[in-house]
Amino acid sequence: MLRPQDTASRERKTLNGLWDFRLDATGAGRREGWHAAPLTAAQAMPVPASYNDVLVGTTGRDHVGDAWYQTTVRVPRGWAGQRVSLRFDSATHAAVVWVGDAEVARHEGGYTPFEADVTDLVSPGDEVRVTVVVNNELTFQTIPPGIVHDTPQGRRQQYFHDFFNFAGLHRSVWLYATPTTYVDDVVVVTDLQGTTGVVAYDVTVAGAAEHAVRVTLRDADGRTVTTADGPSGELTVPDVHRWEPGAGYLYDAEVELLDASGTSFDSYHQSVGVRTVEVRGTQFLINGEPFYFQGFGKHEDTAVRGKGHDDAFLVHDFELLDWVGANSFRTAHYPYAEEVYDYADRKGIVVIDEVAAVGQNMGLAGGIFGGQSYTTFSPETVNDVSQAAHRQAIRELITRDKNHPSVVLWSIANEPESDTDAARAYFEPLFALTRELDPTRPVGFVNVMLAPHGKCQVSELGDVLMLNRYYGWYVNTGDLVAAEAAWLAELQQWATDGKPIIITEYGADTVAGVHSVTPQPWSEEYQVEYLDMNHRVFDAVDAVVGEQVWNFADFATSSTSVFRVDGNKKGVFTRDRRPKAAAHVLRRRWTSKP
Ligand code: BDP
Repeated sequence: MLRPQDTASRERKTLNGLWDFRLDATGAGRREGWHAAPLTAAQAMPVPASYNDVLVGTTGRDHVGDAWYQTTVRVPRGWAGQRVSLRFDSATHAAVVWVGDAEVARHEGGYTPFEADVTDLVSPGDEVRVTVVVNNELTFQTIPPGIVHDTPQGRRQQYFHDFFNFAGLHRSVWLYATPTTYVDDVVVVTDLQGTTGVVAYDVTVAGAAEHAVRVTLRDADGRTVTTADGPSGELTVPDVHRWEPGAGYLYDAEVELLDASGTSFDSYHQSVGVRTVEVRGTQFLINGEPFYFQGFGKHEDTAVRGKGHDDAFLVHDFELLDWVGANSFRTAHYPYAEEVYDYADRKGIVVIDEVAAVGQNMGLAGGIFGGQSYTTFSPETVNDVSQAAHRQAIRELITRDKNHPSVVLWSIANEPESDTDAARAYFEPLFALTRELDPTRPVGFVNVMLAPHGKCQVSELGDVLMLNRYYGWYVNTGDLVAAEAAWLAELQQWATDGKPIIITEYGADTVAGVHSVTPQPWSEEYQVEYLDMNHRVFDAVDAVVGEQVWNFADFATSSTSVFRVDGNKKGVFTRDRRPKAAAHVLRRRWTSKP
């Protein structure tokens, strides 16, 4: 599914702004058909935004169930004879969409786009009503998982991940027009042969009109480099300007459909960064050169808007990445807004792209989150239906992000149970699927401390090892000497696997402004010493090819446990992006590393 674009043949109209909104905890809206009339008892809700913290009070923040959104949109007069689509960049976690009275789309999975062809339901020049019901319930069959409990006080959502279950329309909504025969998909795969770049492309066309395909590759200054004809082929770029970490050079491939007279009737622009990615031994190579990941696990999380995408925070966060000397981040723990990857492509920031499979670990859930204990993989819990949803999540992620040069590695889960036969059986086909969908990028998953070397049964399926470890925080709390010894011993064992190791999480909760001359947990001094200790360990192990601190910034979590104080405080920056002492320490290390 391609992005909506404004080109010579395509036009888009945003539906962002204030929508009518109504919470519906009892599910009355579906029974009564609220889509069929203007929403009553509605209030205003900004799109994009999570609704939870826009509202005041627990009714909105802790809502479980449906939330209704409605707006009207006038279809541009000039769109007569065009194919018109309605696209949601995401709806968290599941949605049904109506245009007028007609249902046009259903989607599950809160972090990937979906769309509907609404050509037959709209008339150019006229206004139509768009209604969406968004449901935020997580069950063992959703990605990520959760449990909804019926209690005498109402329904309560339990989940097993450490970030707030924000919901709503987090990203843009578009109405857009294309010709009725149109470019439906483009895949580009790049290679380097010495100083020559090779861009293999594959174009899929939908619609019945006769057409030929032409691809024109232009450099960043708009100069034509080369052209090719046909739905698939190769573009050769002599003296190619590579896409590199820190220097995100992009070419533009314009894909056009031509009629019998050679006139272009559809045009789609695909940006192309020419680079290669390869795992060789314990090295992670970009353009054939060893790459060392330095950066963060991030979150889409800001005050008030929750997980709503915001371009100001996008640009500011990247400014901070640049300032601190980071070259990469992981999209913990779900696919981010597409604008984020576009910007990473432009800035040359390297991305580990993660599926929203977080919390499939009842060992961890029981230990940290408390409450009743469950078996992770069983017919009643994470089962075949969950695995099918997981497959779909992988498919939608790769379909969406396959052309981004910034994405160099797929992460298909964060900290799942991985030390059992059941885990192995669950994950083996998911690794195979990922490789089948994208043979060009390495794939891995993020291992948790409960499944150390020798016990983990899933790590050997990955091309890289991604480890989250909290020596000196959750274990050896406050004792960095013991932590260092234990951590080094574990890491040296992983190094015997002969794969590159990326430390995808290490971090210590730190309340900005808390100081202690003898570094104590929660103080800024402790976070600094904790990071220094970790860095000594990483520098002692050659197979370590990356360090991503948990987390870039403080973020919101559920309020149902007592071990989070106003959210997770492992940020190197506060939630409003002010640096803690650790930011300066990282900056010194990352800007002085060769
Ligand atoms: C890891 C999780 C991450 C948590 C972090 C923490 O991957 O989502 O926020 O620990 O506890 O287990 O801070």
